[in-house]
Amino acid sequence: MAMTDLLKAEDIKKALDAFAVADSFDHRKFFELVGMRAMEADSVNKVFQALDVDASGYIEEEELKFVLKGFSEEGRDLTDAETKKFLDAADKDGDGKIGMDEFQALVHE
Ligand SMILES: [Ca+2]
Ligand SMILES: [Ca+2]
Repeated sequence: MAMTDLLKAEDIKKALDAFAVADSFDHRKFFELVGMRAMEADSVNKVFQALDVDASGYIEEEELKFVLKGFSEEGRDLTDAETKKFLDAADKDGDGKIGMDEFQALVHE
């Protein structure tokens, strides 16, 4: 499923533009701008599945680094520091990757 079936292209652009500068990424603000905080759990799961590129059931660090590309081809790569911060915020059970339940919790925290 294309991300634009789930989210408005203009909201994605707005959210990406807000964090164009390296090391400025803030996942809370991003989820808000992109319209995910108001989303139903079902749709959040679909976003998760789109970001889980290898369909492993988890968003691993390597996938997280390129997470903005999952929203738009124009999305930049996250820096190592941003990737680590994002992972640390989401990874409540400490297995080094983000499960669907952790992703839900992060979007709605
Ligand atoms: Ca994965
Ligand atoms: Ca985890």
